Amino acid sequence: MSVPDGRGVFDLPLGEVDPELAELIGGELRRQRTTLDLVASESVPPRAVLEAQGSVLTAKYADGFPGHRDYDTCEWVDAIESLAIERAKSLFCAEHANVQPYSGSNANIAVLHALCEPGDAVLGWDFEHGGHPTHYWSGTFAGRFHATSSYGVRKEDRLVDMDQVAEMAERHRPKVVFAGWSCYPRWLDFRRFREICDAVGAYLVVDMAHFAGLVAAGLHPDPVPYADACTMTVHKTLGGARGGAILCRADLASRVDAAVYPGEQGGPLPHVIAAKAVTFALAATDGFRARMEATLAGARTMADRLVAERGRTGAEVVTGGTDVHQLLVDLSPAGEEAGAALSRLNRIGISANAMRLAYDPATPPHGSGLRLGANALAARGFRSTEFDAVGSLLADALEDRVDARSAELSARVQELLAGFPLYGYLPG
Ligand code: DSN
Repeated sequence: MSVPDGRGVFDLPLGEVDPELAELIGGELRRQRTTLDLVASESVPPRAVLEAQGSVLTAKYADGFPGHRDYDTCEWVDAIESLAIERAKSLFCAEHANVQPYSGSNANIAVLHALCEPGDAVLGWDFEHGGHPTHYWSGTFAGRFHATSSYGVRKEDRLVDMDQVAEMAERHRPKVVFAGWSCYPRWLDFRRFREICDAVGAYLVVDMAHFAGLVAAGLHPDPVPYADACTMTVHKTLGGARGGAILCRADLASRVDAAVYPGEQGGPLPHVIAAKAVTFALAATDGFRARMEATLAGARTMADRLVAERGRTGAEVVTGGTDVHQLLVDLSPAGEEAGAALSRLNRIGISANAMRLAYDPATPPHGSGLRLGANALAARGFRSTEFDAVGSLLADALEDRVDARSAELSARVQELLAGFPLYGYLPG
């Protein structure tokens, strides 16, 4: 490949500077356009978010915070970051917001850094039970630097066991208790988490990465009044910029800010912060609320369809349904491993996640769980009629163990997607 050089290169489009890379990005665009995306952590970032994230702000160094930078000439990025902070605070009625975390995991690291000393006890939610590794697991900073333990869901109803949380908090006396999940279909009792934390003098951190968009839309219990800090990602149900954010009480603001920078990260990413500002503005609109309503209705519709089709698929919807944007399907009653089922779904153009479930009978690393989310399709325009059709497709695909109907199912996937073009303004 011949790469152009010289001054002119700065004004050339990607396709001319690096056609090889442009072709790869084009491949991903084609994949997104032709895939029924049920990955619960993905969405469709709007054009305005992509423009901000790909803007000239990429060039700017701005270590520090608005008004207190290690670089001069930060007047524009100061205004942009202040806008993002104010929008985040207003959206979630929070006393303080930090919009610099590069990801949700970075936000969790920073909050632990702010609230704990190395060696302090931390109580998190086991990830095979739906939690996130950065809350406690030894393979992450949380488990390496803290005395961690984890709670989970009850075997009989797969709901989080609040009595176990209380008992473990009493036994381990954690400095921080994490609430929040990556893979769980029901609401949490934040008041009870608060009471448990108060009883042992622990900070409550709610990781709302998955449900932040639902909270912003007023369609999910609000953790902000109960938590000392909330961490989130801005790209899951919020559906926007790639990255994380932290909300906290005003009296923790300087500790949280210092833990993010210089504690755990380098300079902020002003282009991503600008895209977060757009995301927060969009999330305050009636249109966003309508999309979140469609997301919830879509997840419920798919769950209802799969419950109705259990007789022929053998697949069981965990807890019998969902209150949020995702549902979990247990394939163990069907005698199928989730990875195999997911490969079949992938072959007909459906993406989702295969994972281990709590009390999973499959031998590790295999699992019996499929996680299915409605965000991306609701963002694309799917409503209940289409989600019911997706539920039927899923049931047919789960039943079709030998790929006998794969050509017909692939055609149905493309037929559904054809009515909802993606990024129509982009060529290719
Ligand atoms: N990777 C995210 C998810 O898929 O839920 C969690 O970090």
